[in-house]
Amino acid sequence: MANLHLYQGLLEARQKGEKRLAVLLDPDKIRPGHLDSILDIAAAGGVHYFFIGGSLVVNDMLDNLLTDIRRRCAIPLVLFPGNSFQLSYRADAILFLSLISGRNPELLIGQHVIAAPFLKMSPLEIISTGYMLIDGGVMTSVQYMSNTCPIPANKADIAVCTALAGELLGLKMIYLDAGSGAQNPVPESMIEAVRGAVNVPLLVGGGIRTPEKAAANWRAGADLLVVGSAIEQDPGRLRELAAAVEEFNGEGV
Ligand code: 1GP
Repeated sequence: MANLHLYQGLLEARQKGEKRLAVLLDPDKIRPGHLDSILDIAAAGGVHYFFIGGSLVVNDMLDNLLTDIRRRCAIPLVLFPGNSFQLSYRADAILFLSLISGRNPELLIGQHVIAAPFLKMSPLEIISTGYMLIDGGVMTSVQYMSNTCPIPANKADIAVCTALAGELLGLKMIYLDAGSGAQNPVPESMIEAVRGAVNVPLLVGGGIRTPEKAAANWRAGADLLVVGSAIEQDPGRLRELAAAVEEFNGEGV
């Protein structure tokens, strides 16, 4: 039987109005000293998931990173793969991503066909996710590597229709991503519009750097925020973000 543990947990959190925080670790970029600090801070609470992945992952550190984190903490490990080579049994779950904002068939079905036999046999919880790239003001790695055009940040109507189509196709989550290191994060007006249109959990990421921005995103309707670059650059920021999610949930907003 399929393992539905993490997704079920996310649905339950959503039902209770609780928010979630994921830290994105790119095996290519994470520095060992920074990883130690991130794991220490995360152990104190407020980090619900580690997302692991990147657009390239040119080294062979994926398995090592997963093993290392698993040995040191119990926070769930979720693969956020940039391509079908970034697979590992050492994680707990995988976002099975369809790039529904784009029109590149490889990222809508091609890579999925390649990954399917591996995933069918794997113990990973597989969470099918409609991934939507939103223009964040700079050309991101995802945009370049996927050869797709992001949804313009001022076109909330396109985002809404795309998310709706994803939900109707049976995708279990929608992820609005301005891309790693985005200059402009996904606008709250777009998050609100998409939140109002779909019922599945809503993930938001790309360019989130401060607890204030995170709180604004949660308030706009995001269920789970993904933060990578800001923490990679300064692991200390995780302390503020982790405190923000706990405070937000404590207040029961
Ligand atoms: C990228 O949403 C994630 O896919 C995280 O973005 O690295 O800008 O936080 P940042």
